[in-house]
Amino acid sequence: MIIDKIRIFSYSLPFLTPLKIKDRTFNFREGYLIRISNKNDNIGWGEISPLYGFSIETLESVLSDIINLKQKLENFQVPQEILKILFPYSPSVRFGFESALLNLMASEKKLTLAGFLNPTANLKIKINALLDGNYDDIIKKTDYLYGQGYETFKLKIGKNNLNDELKLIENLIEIIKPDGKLRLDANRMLSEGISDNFFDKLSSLPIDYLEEPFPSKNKTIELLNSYHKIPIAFDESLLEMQPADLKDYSSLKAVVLKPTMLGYTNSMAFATSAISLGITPVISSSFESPLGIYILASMSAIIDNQVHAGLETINRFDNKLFPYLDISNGTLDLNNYHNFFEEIDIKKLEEIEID
Ligand code: OSB
Ligand code: MG
Repeated sequence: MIIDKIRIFSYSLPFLTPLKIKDRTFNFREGYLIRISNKNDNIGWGEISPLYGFSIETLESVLSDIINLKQKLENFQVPQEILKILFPYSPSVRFGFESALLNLMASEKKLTLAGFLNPTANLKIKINALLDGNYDDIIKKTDYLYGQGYETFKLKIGKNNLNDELKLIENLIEIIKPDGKLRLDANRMLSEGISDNFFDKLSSLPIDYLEEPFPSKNKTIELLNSYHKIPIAFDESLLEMQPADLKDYSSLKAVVLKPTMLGYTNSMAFATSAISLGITPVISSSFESPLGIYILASMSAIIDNQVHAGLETINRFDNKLFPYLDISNGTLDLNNYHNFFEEIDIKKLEEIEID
């Protein structure tokens, strides 16, 4: 297949409530979308939205890469050498181009992404709710969402007094027991001198896993191998690793895969490596737009291990730009969105004209 045109768009999607990341507060999520077409007018979309505080690349730095790849790839025959060409680019750029090209190939066959790459995939994706706010907000939200059908919850920890956090964790487990699951994510914020007492208490609680407790990967590995036997997941640590390296950490419970941080192909290689070691791969968002979330949900379907994905961030937007993706009952059913990409209204997006 020969690539005909690559069009580049930018978007700016308002958050319902501002998103705080590290030292900054965001009222909008901004990123780029690419639309690759062939001569038969089949179309493949991808999203390139580096996330401040997590991605190394920036919105500014990726635009010149996108323009550069547009010029390289127009009139180019795929899939020849495509992964080799994309290899030197940053993860978000690779994710955007890799998924746009796969979407293009799927559309050529009149299939969805998941249908193209895994014809037997279960398209009903379970989603973990993401909990934030103050103590009472979190309790209320969990109560409400559990009633709505969410089964898995993810709580960010390491921000407040640890005893208060333990109390909250215990309360949440009470609300969602016996069927619900609680995931914890410290985003590397726990201090390395934290007392054994905290982990003794935590290890007595039935948590699904704890993501990234400490600033350093080595300290996390110490905890992984300690007597506490707390189920641990890598997220940020994967950025310093290759998929084959997972064999040294086979006692991990899960790996949280963020394709915007890792690339599409590389995320799938991590998933394959994880499964072979008995580690659970969990697809998770980096606050992409609904277009990116559709692709991430498709990846979760393609992996097809019925693991609940971290895609609830889609509910954080006041979305008037993209087709609506409903996950309000704890499930995103891709069967309802076979025409997701056809429903994108490009008049609502800002095209970046080159030349
Ligand atoms: O730490 O897992 C994280 C989103 C952006 C950046 C980092 C993280 C997240 C999420 C996504 O938590 C939502 C989820 O995984 O449920
Ligand atoms: Mg995380």
